[in-house]
Amino acid sequence: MTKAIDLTLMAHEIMRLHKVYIIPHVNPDGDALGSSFGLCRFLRENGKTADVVLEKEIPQGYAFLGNDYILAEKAAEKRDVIVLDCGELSRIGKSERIFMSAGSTLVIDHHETNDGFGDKCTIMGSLSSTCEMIYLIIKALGLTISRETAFFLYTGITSDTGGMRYSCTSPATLA
Ligand SMILES: [Mn+2]
Repeated sequence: MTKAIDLTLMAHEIMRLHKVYIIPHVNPDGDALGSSFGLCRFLRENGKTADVVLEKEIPQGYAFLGNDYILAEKAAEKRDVIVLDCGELSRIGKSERIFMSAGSTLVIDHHETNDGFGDKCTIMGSLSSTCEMIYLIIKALGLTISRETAFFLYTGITSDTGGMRYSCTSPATLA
């Protein structure tokens, strides 16, 4: 049974984990990749073991985000899983195997259509992007957002708002 929890509770759930695979949706866009790399970076800076897991090599257009990820077929450890920017389980593709054998599973997403999967989920359809959610999670914990983490999150927010032009952009997004 999935339990829906608010952003602050989710923030604390994340900090309870020690070894994590972070999984975005297949054919990842800027928000999926930016939120995954940003959260991964943040977790490592705070003493966690974390890796981003992609089904395939990173799309060409996002090569500037680097290649600090592992392919789904190589993710062999039993870890906890955080799924990002993914409206339904089938959208994690080959990573479903990792999800099914995970310790615990957390889902963070801003797609209103997300019906909630994972052990615990936080869905906020009113927010511009999953990156904005990760930003708020780190803020809720009162922890520092490093320059590197900010770079990834900003990339995703910019991508999901069309450079802050779409209607999902709020004053808070800009800030
Ligand atoms: Mn998104």
